[in-house]
Amino acid sequence: MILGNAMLATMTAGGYGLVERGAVAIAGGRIAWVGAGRDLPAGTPGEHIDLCGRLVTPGLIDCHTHAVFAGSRAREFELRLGGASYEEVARAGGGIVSTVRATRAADEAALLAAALPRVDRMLAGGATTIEIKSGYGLDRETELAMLRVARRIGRERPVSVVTTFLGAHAVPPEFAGQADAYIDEVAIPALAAAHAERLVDAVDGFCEGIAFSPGQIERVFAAAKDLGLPVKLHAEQLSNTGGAALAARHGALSADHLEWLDAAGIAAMAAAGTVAVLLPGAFYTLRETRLPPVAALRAAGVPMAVATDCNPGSSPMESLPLAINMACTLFRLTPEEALAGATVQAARALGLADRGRISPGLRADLAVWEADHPAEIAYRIGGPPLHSRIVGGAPC
Ligand code: DI6
Ligand code: FE
Repeated sequence: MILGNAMLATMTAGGYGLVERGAVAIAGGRIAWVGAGRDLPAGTPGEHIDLCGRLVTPGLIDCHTHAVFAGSRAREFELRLGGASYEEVARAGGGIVSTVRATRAADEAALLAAALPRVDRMLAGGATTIEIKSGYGLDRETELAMLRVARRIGRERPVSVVTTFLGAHAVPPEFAGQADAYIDEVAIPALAAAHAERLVDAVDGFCEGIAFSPGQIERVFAAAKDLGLPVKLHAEQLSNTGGAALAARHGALSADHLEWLDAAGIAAMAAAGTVAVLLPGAFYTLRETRLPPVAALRAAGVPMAVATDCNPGSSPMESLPLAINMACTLFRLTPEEALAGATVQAARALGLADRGRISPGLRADLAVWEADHPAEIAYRIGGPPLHSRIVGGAPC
């Protein structure tokens, strides 16, 4: 297949990498050739498709989601609008733990049925790769069920799914006041069991006053290392606990949220090459006022990714184009940085070297937009209409 007459945002060489009247040749599910249409070698095999000047970007990559869960937290949203804080709701037995109750009560078929429409909306926003975390089971069986459902989504829909074990997300009610025992008796054994079933691509945790301490996260990371799994961390979302520096010390792929990140954390992330995953949907939903230190991250050369954090509590959002828009309006990323954040930098945050740019040899994962310039994706609230996606070379 040869896509011609396209405005390409290849996301190579540190920017949009624009190619006007560009062409992309696809063979065997990979990108075979990219360039200006007039330079396409004569005799390149494939059916020509005229994109009539439409924008083509790499398929979007949502590198931080909690897309598998049961239930709704609309009532909690009302409580928070009435004045209760996210932490107060959590300490009163609402918050993450209320989604845990609903998720434990659902079987795998019900979890899948709840997740697929959500995933379909993500795909309608141009995503071709999504990360999905566990973390609403908090017991061995339900954590494994969530990850099985995440894997199943990758078979049910044209999308790559990357799974993350997030057993250290919250302390379940049956372990109230015994976070250490939960980590050692449930989270770490459940991680080993999930890994044995090949359900885990990476390991995450929530390092926060209402969740787990750096010392507890460190034990989970040690278990991940023993299993040969990469780590990442929810860090510095509601307070500064030194989570980002801890993650960097363990060579983490990413540290995520980061509103309370300090200079030491930035320096540690820069030195380790840890990606800063910015989640404006959670900042917006929780009506946070403290901004992640974007200018300092930029100055330090820390790569910045952007994701939805799709979850029922702090970010009920499925649209990566909307996250890109919010990353610009709320966090002051440039549209170029924000699009890179949902493509090339998101690939890096997932440790995937085979996607995120339009470049020969990479997976042919593309998004075609009803737009003629990549700034349209950041500019329009919710993004321009999607024309089509191409996943592993297959149009869908
Ligand atoms: N931080 C978040 O923003 C999500 N998880 C986390 O550790 C929120 C999850 C939820 O509220 O259900
Ligand atoms: Fe999250």
